[in-house]
Amino acid sequence: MLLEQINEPKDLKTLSVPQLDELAAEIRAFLIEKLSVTGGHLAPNLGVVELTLAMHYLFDSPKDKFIFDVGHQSYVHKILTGRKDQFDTLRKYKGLCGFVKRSESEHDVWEAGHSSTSLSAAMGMALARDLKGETNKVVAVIGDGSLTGGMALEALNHIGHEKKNLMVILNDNEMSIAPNVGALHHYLSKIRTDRHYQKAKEELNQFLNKIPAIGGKLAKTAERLKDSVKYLLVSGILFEQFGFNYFGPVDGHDMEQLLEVMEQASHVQGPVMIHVITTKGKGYSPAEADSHKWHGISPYKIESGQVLKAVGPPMYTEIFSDALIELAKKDERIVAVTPAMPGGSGLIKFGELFPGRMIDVGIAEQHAATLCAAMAMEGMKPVYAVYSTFLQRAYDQVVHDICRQNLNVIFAIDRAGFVGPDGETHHGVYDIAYLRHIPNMVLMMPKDENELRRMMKTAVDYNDGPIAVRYPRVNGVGVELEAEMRPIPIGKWETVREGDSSIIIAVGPMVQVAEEAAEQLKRDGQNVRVINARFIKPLDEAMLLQLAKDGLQIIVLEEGTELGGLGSAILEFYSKQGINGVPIRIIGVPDRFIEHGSIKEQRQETGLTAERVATELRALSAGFRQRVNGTA
Ligand SMILES: Cc1ncc(C[n+]2csc(CCOP(=O)(O)OP(=O)(O)O)c2C)c(N)n1
Repeated sequence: MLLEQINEPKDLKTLSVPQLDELAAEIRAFLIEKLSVTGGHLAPNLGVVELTLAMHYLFDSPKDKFIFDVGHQSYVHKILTGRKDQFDTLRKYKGLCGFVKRSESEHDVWEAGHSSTSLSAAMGMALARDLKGETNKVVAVIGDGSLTGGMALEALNHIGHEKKNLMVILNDNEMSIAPNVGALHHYLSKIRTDRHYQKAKEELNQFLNKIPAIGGKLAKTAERLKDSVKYLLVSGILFEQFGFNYFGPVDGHDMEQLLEVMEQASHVQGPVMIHVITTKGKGYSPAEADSHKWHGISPYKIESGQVLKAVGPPMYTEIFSDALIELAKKDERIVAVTPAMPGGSGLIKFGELFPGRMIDVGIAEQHAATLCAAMAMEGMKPVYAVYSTFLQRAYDQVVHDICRQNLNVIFAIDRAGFVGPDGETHHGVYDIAYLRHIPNMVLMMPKDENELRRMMKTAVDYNDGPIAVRYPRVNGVGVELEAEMRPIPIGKWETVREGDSSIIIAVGPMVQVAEEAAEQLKRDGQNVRVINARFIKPLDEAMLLQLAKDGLQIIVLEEGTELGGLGSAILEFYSKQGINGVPIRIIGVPDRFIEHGSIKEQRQETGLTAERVATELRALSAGFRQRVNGTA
């Protein structure tokens, strides 16, 4: 086994091309086996095996800087940089991160998780390098999907202007997670498929290269001819216009060709783009056949490709999906908008049922938000289905275009709360804080799947501006679904458990945690009241005024950042009312980033568990009683 002997990039340098091919096959087998147990981003990594080998073979990491866009395709890089023994812990708590992670290795120089940042990062590093008078290479690897992101296009524009030495490797597999979309995608497809162009280009180049070296006017004419041929026939003309030297397209699984082109490109001055064609899922037939499904995959059986999934009530995403379809059947104004996540956001069926009413804009969260604003302006009911973490990208558009103009956009915010193995770049723990302070916004979160359906109906009925429903990346709790979706009065909370010893105000899945804590405290003779704060904005002010009068210890429980969350909103309300002395303890996500693991482990780490709540409440209630009565 060659792989056993590879512990750092320098171990590659003496290998021959056939040996590199052999190693590529071993790496594929390794990935297929390891990920069958841990799950992870299989298909993207199978596609970049030769590409990553070529990078480490030709260049000198960590002196030369490798920047992986998104970072989900960095597994091969991890294998080649001394981390292959940790793959059993991939994406697990305290284990190997599924993305690039600087604390893991000196070869990891730039972290991501969100897409389309690599070109800006590469440009920043190239600028810093030149200012410091250093000479290292900067190499960014970006997929055709991520290249469609607005940030990447902004960076392209700037890179072409500055003309710094940097290399962009465009890993073109025709796929985002779902099939890639957009004009740029069509352009790349054209390059890929236009074999006539390629052939003619090669033949002409060969012919021109045969012209003997001659001086003077004739040589100039020949050069000009080469140039014009290039512009007529060279496929990457768009990138050339952007100021890049374009190389390609290159077969990303042909080691020899790849090495040759990358080597050639590495000597060129100025920004270079190498267009590499790869097959997502290469070498594992189930993943090649359906790379959408195998982009990020749960554990599976290697032989059959059968994916092993835990059984349980449907996920919130599925409930959302079905509810939206039901509502859209009766209301033609409803359109669904997704920034490149039709599968993850549960919109595939919707798209099949209502052609033209499911709009995939590509990785373009900002564009999606403004587009929704304009559709709402024209009387449609756009449902912007987006993960909480990716909506961060569109904050300004939400403020400036949607909320300021008070438009009827519905936000279906998935993956709200902890997300588990994707970890700190993907948690949905900031949206309460970054949405609730925007004027006109209504923000809801259901305690169970039936309430999610009711909130979808509430949102569709609402005609007074933007309204958001956020829901977690977990299974529902298994409650029965009412056939009719009954709307909920805006701003009305619900007392789910009566009690007069203390109060827990909880939101979303934390309502269940609160009920479990209350159940534990019941054994101590305490009657804890549990309130479902299903509207984060507006608050149920009448209820809050009553709670202040009741004079009990309150815990606010939320799976979102403690800074600026529901607890903060309640404190702000009391402060504005001039009500002092309501004893409130906020338990939420602390002011630090929480790493990958299971959602359960992430909740345990941050104390969002029934045990912690019960313990806190015991201590707080004892202290409170002591203060009020002078007795313990
Ligand atoms: C801002 C943002 N939006 C959405 C995503 C979700 N996402 C992760 S990878 C990916 C597709 C990237 O496609 P591409 O760059 O072509 O890489 P491939 O997986 O095909 O190799 C998407 C949409 C993300 N990471 N960041």
